[in-house]
Amino acid sequence: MTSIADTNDLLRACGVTVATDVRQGWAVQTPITGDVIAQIALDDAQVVPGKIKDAHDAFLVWRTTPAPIRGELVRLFGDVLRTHKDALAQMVTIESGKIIAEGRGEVQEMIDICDFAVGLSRQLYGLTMPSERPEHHMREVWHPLGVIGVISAFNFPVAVWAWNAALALICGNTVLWKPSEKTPLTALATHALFEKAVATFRAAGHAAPDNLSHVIIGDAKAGQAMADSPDVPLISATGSTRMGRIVAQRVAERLGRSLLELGGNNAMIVAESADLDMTLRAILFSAVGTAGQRCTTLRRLLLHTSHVDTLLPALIKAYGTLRIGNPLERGVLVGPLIDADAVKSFEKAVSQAVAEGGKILAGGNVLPEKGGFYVAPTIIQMPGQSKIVQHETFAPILYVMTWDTMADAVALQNAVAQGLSSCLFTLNMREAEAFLSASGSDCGIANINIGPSGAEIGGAFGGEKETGGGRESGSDSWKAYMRRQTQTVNYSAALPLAQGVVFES
Ligand code: UN1
Repeated sequence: MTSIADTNDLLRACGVTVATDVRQGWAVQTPITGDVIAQIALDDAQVVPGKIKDAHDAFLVWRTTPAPIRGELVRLFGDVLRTHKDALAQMVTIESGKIIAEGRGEVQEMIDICDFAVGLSRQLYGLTMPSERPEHHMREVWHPLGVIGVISAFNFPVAVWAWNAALALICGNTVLWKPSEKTPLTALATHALFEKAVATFRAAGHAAPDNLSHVIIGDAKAGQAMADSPDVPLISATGSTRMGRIVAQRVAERLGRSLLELGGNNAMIVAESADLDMTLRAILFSAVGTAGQRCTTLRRLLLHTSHVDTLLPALIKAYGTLRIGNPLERGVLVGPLIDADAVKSFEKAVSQAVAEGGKILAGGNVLPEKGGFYVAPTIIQMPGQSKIVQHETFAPILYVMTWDTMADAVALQNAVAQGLSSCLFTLNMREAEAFLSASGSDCGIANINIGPSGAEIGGAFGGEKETGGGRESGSDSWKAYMRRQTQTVNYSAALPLAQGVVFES
């Protein structure tokens, strides 16, 4: 696999029928070479209300389909993903630039969440609670919510949608998806695969309304139209803190719900007792993987001073051996950044870091000779947690800082506006438990002896502070996609009031 396969063949393999060569409209480029690989028509904001209505009509039918039957559709979708894993993974790589192993990992993440959702479709448990009144029955029931708007980012162009869609669908909702403008083809491919699952579901005798899942290929205005619509009770948005702030305010204006997964600025604390071989490998994957473009990417390396002369030289050496290039080629570990703007942000961050006293230990430069948008994975030693270190730059820049006491290390790790993921490398049980305690990491994800990125789908995924507070994927995240109803049934012949209130004259 050494060249960009014919994108149209891949799209056809997934069942895409919309035209991708309209010669006008939106130009889609691959970051691998910077070439335009398709031109597609953009949906403008005017089409959004119609799509919301379609999705709402579908919801009115789907909400009464028994949840385990809804689960069967998601099971079939997981099957379709299994049989199209290679084609979809290549689309992910061609459009987002992540290496093919990670493209396959992303599709696997979709399959995993489908499996998880199928199980959940028989476990949307409510509660019963004892009533204080005789012959009364109280219970809590979870009902479908409505049309779920999903706004997703280029860096996980399909897995994050799948976290939302798989859960939303088994919960009885329908889905309206606005993918990143940078990865529309992958979204169209995924949508076509979903429609294959719907066809199989119907062929097996199940009823499914049209428009269970809709895609809007549009810009920020389309996203805003979704955010403003009272017929979209939940907007789940992944992306920058800037985008999240705009979406959250618009949704709040109409008192809707938002589920936000925004910027991260994830740290690794390396304690004195750390297993340095493991630490080194974890740093490489989490700082350099996906070319530094995961929300969970390692951006701040907080080293105990004793490691400065050992771990740091080993890390610089390892950075020197990384294969950078075409992400479709086996053995390449670092692909391109997403576009020219991302390269500019990288350059700006590196020069700002130097201006703030940083010393470049590895990389720091753009690699124009490779074509596309390649940059060298970069390590910068910083005198402290200056302004640029507190800012999330979506690029492979690792800022290194040192500490002497664990209290200082935890304070440093928590002293940023974002709160997504964190980790500690230590063999000291007391340190590990303290890091995981209420006075330890303030992030949504806290790991011991693994890096901050690459979470499994079974846990709730998301973070605190400017990361937005949302939780997606595993655990009880499904509750975000349902409405809770407290029900009280009186099966007596009397009408006692709560709190013993007597309302009689
Ligand atoms: C993201 O970058 O928005 O934990 C999601 C991880 C992946 C998901 C990242 N499973 O790194």
